[in-house]
Amino acid sequence: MQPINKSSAVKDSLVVLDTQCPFCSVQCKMRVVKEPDTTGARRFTYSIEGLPNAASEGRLCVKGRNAHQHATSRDRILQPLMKKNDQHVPVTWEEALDAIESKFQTITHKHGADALGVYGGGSLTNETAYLLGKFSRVALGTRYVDYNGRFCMSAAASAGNKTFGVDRGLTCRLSDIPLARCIVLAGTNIAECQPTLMPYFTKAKENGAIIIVIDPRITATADMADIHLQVKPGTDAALANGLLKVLFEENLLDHSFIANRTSGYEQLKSHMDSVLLEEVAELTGLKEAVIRKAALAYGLAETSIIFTARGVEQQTDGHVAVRNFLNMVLATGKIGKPGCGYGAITGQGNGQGGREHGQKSDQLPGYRSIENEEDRRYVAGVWGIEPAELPRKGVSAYEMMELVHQQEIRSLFVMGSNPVVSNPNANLVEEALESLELLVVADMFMSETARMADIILPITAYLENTGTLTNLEGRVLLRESTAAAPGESRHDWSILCQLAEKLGKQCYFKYDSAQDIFDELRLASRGGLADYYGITYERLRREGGVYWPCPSTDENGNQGMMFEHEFAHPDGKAKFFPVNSKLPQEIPNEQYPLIMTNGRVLAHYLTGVQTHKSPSLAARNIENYVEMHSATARKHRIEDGEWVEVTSRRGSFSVRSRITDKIREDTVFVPMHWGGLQNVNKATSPELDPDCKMPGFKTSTVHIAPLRLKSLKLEQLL
Ligand SMILES: Nc1nc2c(c(=O)[nH]1)N[C@H]1C(S)=C(S)[C@@H](COP(=O)(O)OP(=O)(O)OC[C@H]3O[C@@H](n4cnc5c(=O)[nH]c(N)nc54)[C@H](O)[C@@H]3O)O[C@H]1N2
Ligand SMILES: Nc1nc2c(c(=O)[nH]1)N[C@H]1C(S)=C(S)[C@@H](COP(=O)(O)OP(=O)(O)OC[C@H]3O[C@@H](n4cnc5c(=O)[nH]c(N)nc54)[C@H](O)[C@@H]3O)O[C@H]1N2
Ligand code: SF4
Ligand SMILES: [Mo]
Repeated sequence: MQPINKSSAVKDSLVVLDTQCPFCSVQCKMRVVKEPDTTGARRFTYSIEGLPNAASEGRLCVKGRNAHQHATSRDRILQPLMKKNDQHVPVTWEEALDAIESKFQTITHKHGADALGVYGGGSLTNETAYLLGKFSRVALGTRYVDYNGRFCMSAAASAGNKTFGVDRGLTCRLSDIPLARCIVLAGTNIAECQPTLMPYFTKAKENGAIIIVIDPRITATADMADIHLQVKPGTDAALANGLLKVLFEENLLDHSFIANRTSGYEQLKSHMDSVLLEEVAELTGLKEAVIRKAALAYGLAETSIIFTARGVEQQTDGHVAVRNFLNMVLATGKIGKPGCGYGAITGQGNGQGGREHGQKSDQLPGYRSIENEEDRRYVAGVWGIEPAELPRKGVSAYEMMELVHQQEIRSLFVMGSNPVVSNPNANLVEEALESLELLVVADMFMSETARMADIILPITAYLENTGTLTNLEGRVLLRESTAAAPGESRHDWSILCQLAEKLGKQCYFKYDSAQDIFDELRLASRGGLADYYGITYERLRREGGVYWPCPSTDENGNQGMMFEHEFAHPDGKAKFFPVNSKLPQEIPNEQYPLIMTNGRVLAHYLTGVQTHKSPSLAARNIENYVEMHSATARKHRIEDGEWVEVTSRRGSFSVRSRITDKIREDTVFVPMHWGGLQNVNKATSPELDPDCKMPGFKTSTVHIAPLRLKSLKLEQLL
C-alpha cells in the first residue's frame, strides 16, 4: 500500500483519512479516501481500504467498509438541542451547559449528589471513559456511575478476576489460534461479530484443528464446526460440568500443572463425583455421546483454546458458567503456552479499556477498587483530593434504572449508550427515564434515548475524535483525529471539562488535549492491574499498539501471552471453582412454551443507531425478525415472513417471522438491533447474575402468535 500522509491533500481534491473502525473490539485500522463526486449524484465519493495492523492484518468487514456513511450522514446532530414545549430546539452551548449546571445544583441541593446518575459506554475512548469516572466522583460527587459494558463484559470480567486474578479478554495472542489443535467457541458467533478474525480460525482448521461450537443455532460460525453442541439456552454451566466429567473420567488432566499452578482442585474433584453425564445430557438437550466426543477432542489435543462470548455470559449464572469453562482450561493445563489459553471475546470497540479505568460503579482507574483504602488513597492523590471525598461504590447499570424508577436518582447524564433500547425490561426503563427531572444525552444521532432527553449535546464521531482504545487482545491503539468536528459538535472529553468548569471544579479538569488526559490516566493506572504507565502516545505512534500490563516505558509491550509462569492472585495460583448444574430461572410452560434468545447480525451494530444511518448497511436488514424452526412455526400456525407478536412476562414486541431449520425447536432467536415496537428487550428478563449483575438477556420464555390471528380476534370482538 502506498504510504500517504494522513489528512494530506495528495491531489488538490483528494483527502485521505487514516483511522480505525468505530464498531467492534477488533478495531481494524482503515483508510478512508474522500473525493468530489464527478457524476454529480452526490458531493463526495468515499473509498475504503484496510490498513495493515496486527489484529485484522488489513482486513475489514462490511460494517467497517461502510462506517463513514453514518459519520458523514446528514442526520448528525450538529447543535445542542433543548426540549422546549415538547420540541427539541437548537440552543447555544452556553445555554445548554448553564441549564445542566443549574439543574445539577438544584437537584444536589434538594436530594444530595447521589441523586445524579451517570451512564457511560464501551465505545468511548479510554480518555473519555477515565474522565467520565473522575467527572462523576470529583465534579458531581455522586456514587452512581456505571456503563453499558455491564451488559457486555461483566460476567467474563468477574470470572477472569476470580479465577486468574486479572481480567484481560484474551490470555493468548491471536497468532496462537492457528497453533491450537482444538478450539472451543462457546456462545460466540465470530463469523458475524468479529468477521475479520475468521482467517485465524480457518488457518487453524487447515492446520488440523478440531473446532467445537456451542450454540443453540447453526450460525455462520457453527458452519465451520467439526462438532456442534446445539445446546439448550442457559445451560452452558451444566454442559461444562459434563465436559469436565469426561476429562476426569478419562484422566485427561495435567496433574503437575494442577499441583504447581492452581488451588482448589480437591473441591472440584469431589464435586465431579456428584456430576452425572446423563443428567447433563438431559439438562442441556444434548446426547451423552456428543458431549463425550467434544470433551475427548479438547482433552486429547496437545494445544487447545476456549473462547466464550455473550451466549454463555449473558445469563443469570453467566460468571460461574465462564468459571466452569476456566476449570476445564486449568484442569488440562492448557494456558500460558503457545496455542493454548482462554479468550472472552470482547464486544465493543473499547469494551476492554472501557472496563478498566473507572466508569464502573465499583472501580477506580487501572482496575483499582473503589472500596480498597489503599486504592482510594492512591487515586485521590493523583486527582488532588482527599480520599474521604471519593464516593463509595454505586450500583450496576440496570439497578441504576431501578433507582431512577424509584426516583432516588433524579437526573441522568448519558454518554455513549442508548439505554432505553439496550437494557433488559425496556418498558420499565422507558417509564423510568420519563420520570427524570433532567435527562442529558451526549450523542451524534437522535437515538431512542436522545429523543426522550431534555438536553442533547452533539459529539464528534470516530473520524474526528482523537483517543486510545484497547482492543480484544488487550492491545492499546491510538486513533487520531483526521477530520474537523462538524457543526458545533464537541469531543466528549471537552464537554466534561466544560461542565466541570461550570460546576466550579475546573482545577481538576485542566486538559488541552486527549493526550493530556491519557498522561494522567497513565499515572492513575500505575501499579494497578491494568497498568498503562509505560504506554505513551509517542510509543503508540511508533509501535502501532502496545499490550497492557505495561508498567514502564522501556517494557516490551508486544508480548501478549499471559500467565506463562504465574497467575495474578497473590499466591501466583489460579483458582478452581466447583459450579452446580442448574436450569435457567425461566423454563418453558404452557403459557410461555418457547425459549427466546437474542443477539446480532453481521450488518448491524448494537441498538442500530449508527448502522441504520448507513444506507448500505440498513439495506441488508431493514427490519427485525424472529428466527424459528419450521416445526415450531407449524405448531404455532406461523408462516414465513408474517408479522408475529412475541410476548413474555415482561412485555411484547412485534416482528416478522423467519423460518429456518438452523435453530433448536424449543428456541427462537431475535436480533437486538431495533428499538420501539421491534425491540426484543421489551420482553427480556431483568434478573441479574447476583455477583456481576449481568442481566439474563439470553434466556427468557415467550409465546408467539401471528398478528393476523390477533386482529381477527379484535374484529370478532367489535
Ligand atoms: N455484527 C455485529 N458485530 C458485533 C456487534 C454487533 O452488534 N453486530 N456487537 C459487538 C458487541 S458489543 C458484542 S458484546 C459482541 C457479541 O458477540 P457474540 O457474543 O458472539 O454475539 P451474540 O449474537 O450476542 O451471541 C453469540 C451467540 O450466542 C448464541 N447463544 C444464545 N444463547 C445461548 C446460550 O444459552 N448458550 C450458548 N452457548 N450460546 C447461546 C446465539 O445464538 C449467538 O449465535 O459482538 C460485537 N460485534
Ligand atoms: N437483548 C439484548 N440486549 C442487549 C444485548 C444482547 O445481546 N441482547 N447486548 C448488550 C451489549 S453486549 C451491549 S454492549 C449493549 C450496548 O447497547 P448500547 O449501550 O445502547 O450501545 P449502542 O447501541 O452502541 O449505543 C451507543 C450510542 O452512543 C452513540 N455513540 C457512539 N459513539 C459514541 C461516542 O464516542 N461518544 C458518545 N457520546 N456517543 C457515542 C451512538 O450513536 C449510540 O446512540 O447492549 C446490550 N443489550
Ligand atoms: S466491525 Fe469489527 S471486524 Fe468489522 S471492520 Fe469494524 S472493527 Fe473490524
Ligand atoms: Mo457488548
